[in-house]
Amino acid sequence: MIKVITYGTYDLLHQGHINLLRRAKELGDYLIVGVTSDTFDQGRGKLNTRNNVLERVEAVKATGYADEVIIEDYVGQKIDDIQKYDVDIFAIGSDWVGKFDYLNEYCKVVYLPRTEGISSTQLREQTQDTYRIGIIGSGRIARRFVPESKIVSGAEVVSVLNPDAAGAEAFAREFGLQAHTAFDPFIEGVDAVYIASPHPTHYEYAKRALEAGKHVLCEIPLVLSGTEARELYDLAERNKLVLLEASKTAFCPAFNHLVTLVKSGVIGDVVDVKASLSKMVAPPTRELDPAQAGGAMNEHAPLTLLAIIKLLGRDYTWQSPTRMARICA
Ligand code: C2G
Repeated sequence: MIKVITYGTYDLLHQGHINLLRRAKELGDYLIVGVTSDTFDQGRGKLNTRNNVLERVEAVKATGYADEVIIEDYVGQKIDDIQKYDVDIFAIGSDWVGKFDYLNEYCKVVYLPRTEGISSTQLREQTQDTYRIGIIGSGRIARRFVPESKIVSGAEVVSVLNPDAAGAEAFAREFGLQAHTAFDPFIEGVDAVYIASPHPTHYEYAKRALEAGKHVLCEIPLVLSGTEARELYDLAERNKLVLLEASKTAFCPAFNHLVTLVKSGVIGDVVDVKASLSKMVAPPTRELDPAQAGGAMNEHAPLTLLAIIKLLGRDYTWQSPTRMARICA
């Protein structure tokens, strides 16, 4: 018996998927279809799938081509599945040509012709507009955002704001964006902003964006005081907008898995969390300049505090390392 395996999201199942499943089934006697879990898809940038994993599994089953449906939940699972199910052929659409050649070590890899002119992305776009994102600031961190945004569905970076015209224009030219030096025309053309400007400017930009009815993703530190933070979160809530500090760790699957493991009690009661973060920088640099709100508290504390608060809650007490050592002893 020849066993074939194929994988996909199968969101808004369409004729392209059906053709692919039919062709995959024709390659052998038994077809296993791996449907991606919602979290696996989020991890690879597919943020706006319309059907949840159960609906997508049902849609695949309804085609009648799958002999078995499994869930794909982690990177590297394909190798495990091929061995576990003793698979002879791995099949996938031709949009992936070359990407799965590494599986040749485990079974035969076949790229099947992709059906032109139809895709889940196209179907989603017919019913929902893409979020237009504007970047505020065009420095080191902003540069990383544009290439990464390209692998995220449902969002497109369209413009950049920097009061320094030369900076804005150079950045816009490099990434194919619209350059702005004034806030009002910039904010009019976007649905959300990513703030990556110098720390002391975060509060003002975030406030103006929220007042203009736009969602805000802001680099660490969101603002420089608790009063400012509370004011902005209230404003966002009143206007039903997202206000999010760009703390990548909070969304890192490994970190969240660690938190759920600890909460489940597998290692017992957690009484102490030590979190530290270091960064090597050479002066002169913004990170070391108090006038630009540099310093470890503003640069790193939100990340280390995240680990502490997620694990111990907000009612933690601070103990000096020496006292803690005595308590633990
Ligand atoms: N497909 C196709 N024709 C289309 C659209 C999709 O042949 N017009 C194929 C894809 O090439 C893929 C399958 O249908 O083989 C599922 O496509 P998606 O739902 O877009 O899933 P994809 O992101 O390709 O998942 O582990 C996940 C897989 O690596 C790929």
